[in-house]
Amino acid sequence: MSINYQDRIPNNVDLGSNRTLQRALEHWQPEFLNWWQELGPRDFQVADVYLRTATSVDAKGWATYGYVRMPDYRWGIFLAGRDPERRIGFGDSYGQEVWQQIPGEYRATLRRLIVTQGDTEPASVEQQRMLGHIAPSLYDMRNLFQVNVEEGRHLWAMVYLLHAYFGRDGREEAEELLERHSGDADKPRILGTFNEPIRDWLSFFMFTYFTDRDGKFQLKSLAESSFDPLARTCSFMLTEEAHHMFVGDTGINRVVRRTLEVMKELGTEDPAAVRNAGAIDLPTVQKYLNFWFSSSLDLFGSETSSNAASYFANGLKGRPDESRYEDHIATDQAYVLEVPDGNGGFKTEEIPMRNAMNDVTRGSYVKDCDMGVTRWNRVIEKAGYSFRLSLPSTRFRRNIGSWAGVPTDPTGKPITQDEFNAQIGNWLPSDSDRAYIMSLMHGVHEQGKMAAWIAPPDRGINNNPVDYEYVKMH
Ligand code: BYC
Ligand code: FE
Ligand code: FE
Repeated sequence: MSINYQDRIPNNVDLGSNRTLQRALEHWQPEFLNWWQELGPRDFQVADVYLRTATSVDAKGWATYGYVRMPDYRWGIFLAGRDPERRIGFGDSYGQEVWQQIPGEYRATLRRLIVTQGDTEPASVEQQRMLGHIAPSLYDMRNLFQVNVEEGRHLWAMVYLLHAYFGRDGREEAEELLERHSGDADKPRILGTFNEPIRDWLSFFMFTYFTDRDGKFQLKSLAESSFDPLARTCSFMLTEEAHHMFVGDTGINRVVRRTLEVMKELGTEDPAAVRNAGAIDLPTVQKYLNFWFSSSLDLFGSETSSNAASYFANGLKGRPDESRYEDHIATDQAYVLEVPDGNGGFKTEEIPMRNAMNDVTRGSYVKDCDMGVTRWNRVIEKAGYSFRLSLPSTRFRRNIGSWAGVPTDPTGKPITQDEFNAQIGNWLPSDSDRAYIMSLMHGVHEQGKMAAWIAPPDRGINNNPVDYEYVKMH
């Protein structure tokens, strides 16, 4: 299904035939553009960036590549094609027809889910806005901007749903999505991770690996929704998401490869020596990983959640890849959790499956995260070193759920607060680690050049060479 690019707002929802909606969105558009100019990528708005733009919603071949100035990017409204046979895939109404309109009783809940999803998209653009100048290469700068414009489009996707299906409340929510800002003391973004600053590229790679991957799993859950327009919007967003996680995965891989090269050259693994040579020692990579992974775990919500149970019962939000489960009703099953016992240990607890849906999704997420770690470790092993990266326990440094505020070590063993405080500098980036990483952040904007702390990628974008002029500055 192709997209109409003639309209002011590119779309495949036949926007032209709904004048009221079209006018509402055309009113929101300049507000979005103002926001983009103010809080989108700092500077570079007049640079020509080699970007892909969605021109159809087919899983294969939807992308068109070319030089675009970011403010001219064709943000639009693209839903995956409608399957007229689609049925509700889980919950109490399993097997019934999906909804093209929102049942009144679920209006408030769906609005909150859509707003929460929508809020993360511009938040990430705000978090990443200072990274352009310190990009390690033009290739990386281009990837950053690609992620940024697509997160902008994901905001459009949610704003469309708000305008099209929620009337005046939806319009107000759409305005507020541009009023809350990442890290703002008065009007912060809704979820914790999206208020964490991203000042350096190691954090950016960790964020796109771990936090964009929360996006993948949340979008998969929403792609199961009985509210068909939400499901179709999220399905198409997922095709764009793959590149964001690729940027994180290959970014960390390249950092590790460069570090290994330096270790080989120097004949030592000593972190101080590695730093002296301008690379990022592996223990520091582990600390950044611990920070962003633990923060992203909180995004799945509490282990025991009556919200999650009712989303599932009512068919609003399913499990990622719901079709791989046998029982889509999930009323007769139990789920076993390990929770703190209040005495410095833990105990097991059985809860109804529906209340455990957040943790079910988190479990799938953790497995997916681990695949990258295994790949990075293979690179380290091949280079002949015994150091291994690892995901910390899901209990470590949690702020949401059963383990919120319970001090544990990275293996998940409960410890005292004093022990935790004494070790924190070994587990999470310290001020001096952050200062060291920042000291490496000098932009490399010369075509074909790469910063010294990161290896070049294996290949360029869209079959172009790595040293292609991915961003043309003026
Ligand atoms: N920080 O019952 P509970 C992405 C709130 S990322 C702050 O456990 P529930 C992207 C929670 O909202 C994907 N607050 O939660 C990535 C609830 O508040 P209310 C984003 C938190 O409802 C990178 C309360 O605690 N999409 O796309 O089962 C770049 C009780 O919690 C946090 C979505 O999240 C937190 N970490 O589940 C760009 C999908 N965690 O409602 C983009 C939509 C929980 O009582 N959201 N709380 O005031 C949801 O499905 C759910 O809201 C959650 C939480 C999964 C977030
Ligand atoms: Fe997104
Ligand atoms: Fe993303």
